[in-house]
Amino acid sequence: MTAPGVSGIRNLHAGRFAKEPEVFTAPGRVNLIGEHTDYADGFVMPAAIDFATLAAVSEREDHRILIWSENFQEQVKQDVGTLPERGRHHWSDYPLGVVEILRREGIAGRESSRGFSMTLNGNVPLGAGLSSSASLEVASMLAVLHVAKASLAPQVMAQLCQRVENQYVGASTGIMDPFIACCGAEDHALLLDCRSLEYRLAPIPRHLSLVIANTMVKHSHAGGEYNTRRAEVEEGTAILREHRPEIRLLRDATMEDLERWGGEMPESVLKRCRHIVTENLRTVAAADALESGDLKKLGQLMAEAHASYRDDFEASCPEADVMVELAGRQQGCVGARLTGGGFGGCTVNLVETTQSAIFAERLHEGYREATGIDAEIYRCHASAAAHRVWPEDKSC
Ligand code: GAF
Repeated sequence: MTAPGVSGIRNLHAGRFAKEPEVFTAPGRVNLIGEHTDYADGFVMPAAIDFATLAAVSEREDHRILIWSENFQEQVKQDVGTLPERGRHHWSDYPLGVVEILRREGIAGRESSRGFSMTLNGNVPLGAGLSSSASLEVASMLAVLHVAKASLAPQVMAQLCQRVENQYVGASTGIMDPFIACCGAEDHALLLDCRSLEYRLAPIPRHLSLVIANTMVKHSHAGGEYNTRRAEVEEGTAILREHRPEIRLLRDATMEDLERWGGEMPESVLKRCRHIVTENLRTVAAADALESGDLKKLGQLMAEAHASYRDDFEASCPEADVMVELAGRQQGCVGARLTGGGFGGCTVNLVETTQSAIFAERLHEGYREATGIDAEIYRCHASAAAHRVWPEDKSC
């Protein structure tokens, strides 16, 4: 996997804006387990991957913001003091949302602030469940903070990027995606407690590879099924809370609670809640299995997580089910499941490295035979958190 080139974006930026930029990068992510648990204050276990967004930035003498997207071949122009208050369903919602949220926090983007020119280029597949949006937000945030001569702790950046999604873009997403982009580590998955934001890094053994299979079925979080699922989860939580007021979010509920009071919920709401309660248990167990080298257990938990996502959360799609089933039949496959927000996107496969090339080939063939679709299969690497890449600097 090659991330978009640093020298390429420097040249592009200098050619367009006649200034040498500083360049920041932020990774996409793959989630090994723990789906739709983040906004219920539960547990997730993602890894940052070697797909990324680069943001090149330089200060301007005037009060204008100019952002060129190499991916969309389009430029937006704004005055610093007059940003729209909400997104307009456009790629620029992400970088402009970053400026607006930092302005509300009093950190950047004041009317009197100098403007900046930014060039964006990324290779995280869009709408594929690999967190292209968080990668774009976090890279933009590092760039805007640089121009504002400010810096923030990675956890705080993650929280502010979540606000960009929730308050500016209009997607009710959780903390997982910006958090892993800000705090991931090379060769590691990260078990995150989404309530306390405490986390531990779990090494991915060298003999295992992350193989990501793109079903090519696209999804979007702004509106649609993602927000509907979240609303159903909140409906179920409110019913449980009537009986046990200490249940703030589903993180606090047990299977016993669901057995006692689930009958008061519509069937679909009960199923959504059951997915989250069981997924939290599976995620913590999966981190233990990864750390203790119990790969059989890890694979089983991933299979159960997929079944729960498909049957209880009803967030899978026929193509992803086919992809997971085909993967399970291949030699060297430790575990496979649909990753990310659901309704399409990618499956994540943990595969013995020695078998990963043949695994990818066979999965591609089998999927084409079964669905007629040419899947993209990426052999990825767990990667580092967001950081400055030019001038070189490894710290966030
Ligand atoms: C999307 C969201 F952005 C995350 O917050 C998370 O809820 C995920 O879907 C599902 O686990 O990526």
